[in-house]
Amino acid sequence: MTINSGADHGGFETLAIHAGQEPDPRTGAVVPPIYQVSTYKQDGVGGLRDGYEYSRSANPTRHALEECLAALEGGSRALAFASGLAAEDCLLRAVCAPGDHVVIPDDAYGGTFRLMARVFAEWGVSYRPVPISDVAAVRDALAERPARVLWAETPTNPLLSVADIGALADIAHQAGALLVVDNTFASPYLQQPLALGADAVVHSTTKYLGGHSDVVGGAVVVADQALGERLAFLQNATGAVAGPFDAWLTLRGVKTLAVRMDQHSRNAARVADMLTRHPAVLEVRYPGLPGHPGHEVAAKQMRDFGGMVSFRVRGGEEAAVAACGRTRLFTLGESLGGVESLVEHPARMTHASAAGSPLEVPDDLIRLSVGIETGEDLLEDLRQALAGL
Ligand code: P1T
Repeated sequence: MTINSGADHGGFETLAIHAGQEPDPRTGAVVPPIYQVSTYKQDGVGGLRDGYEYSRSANPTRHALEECLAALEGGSRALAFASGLAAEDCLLRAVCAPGDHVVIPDDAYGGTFRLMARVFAEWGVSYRPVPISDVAAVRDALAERPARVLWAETPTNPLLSVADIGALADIAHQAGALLVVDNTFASPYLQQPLALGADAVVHSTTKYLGGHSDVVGGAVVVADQALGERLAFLQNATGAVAGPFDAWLTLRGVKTLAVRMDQHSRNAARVADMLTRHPAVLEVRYPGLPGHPGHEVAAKQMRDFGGMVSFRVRGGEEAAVAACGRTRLFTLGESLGGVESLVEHPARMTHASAAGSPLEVPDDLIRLSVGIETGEDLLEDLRQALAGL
């Protein structure tokens, strides 16, 4: 396909704005149009224009997003899906068969855990939760039982633990496993797992890549072309593609990813610093804090520390729930990565599906998706929500 080839080199910000996004060849439109179309006229049977046949197989707007994401993650191929979980599902199907084994983080996103525990396990793919910030524990797990996939998430949702991607790539490859990194929390602006040795990157593009809480989507990016082909086959065969308008919204969000991530990181650092000194707070989890156990690794592999902050309150679950209900600027809701700040209670909300499992999260934990509003306003809102707890 030649349409929308755009810039294929340049700095991150240049690629975010131009990769896959050449001005429209017919009209000169500077933004890829929304090709809201299911099928394409053929010039005689099999005479496809630029390879476009049917929009489940390929669509120019989705293709523009896929080209851009491949450039941003430094991969050979990206595929865009209807959600992050659809992307994860397609990747696992592409690389696993019944009888295979997968090592997952013991604090992964609850939906990823549910996909492994309630869907893939039933189809004969076993899994084991392991603390993946502990390289020795991962090495032991892989030695005990060979795995097809080592699944990493870093920083993790919602506990913000950090895994050493380069070290995990080495031990995965020595053990004959593929390393998959869920890069949703960092985004490719802050962290590029393929360059550190990972074989595949997955995203919930619903989050920072989309950036405006107005679209659900997912992506897989890979380095290896054969794996890219296999994924493209499965994406078409199973069909959970991103629609044209969703792809367009995501691509529009991606253009400003760098400036948003800088402001998310600045605001989150201020929030984390304030919380560490607040009397109602028991513990703050933010990789940018020097006391965070993964701080050194995060500083080595990330450009900055991102916009997610989790903290535990001294008053236990009831105090955590009460604080979540008292914020005025932080909106109580699931999801993350949008320009507006969100607050949530993982144990009862995003990670309720992990209750009673090794992935259960503390019930006194509050998760913040720190937005790009005025930093002082965010601090003031949290102070008033925590006052008297
Ligand atoms: O929601 P979806 O686009 O399907 O993406 C799933 C997903 C995958 N990986 C990570 C790290 C995620 O955080 C998510 C989605 N997370 C939330 C909805 C949440 O509020 O944590």
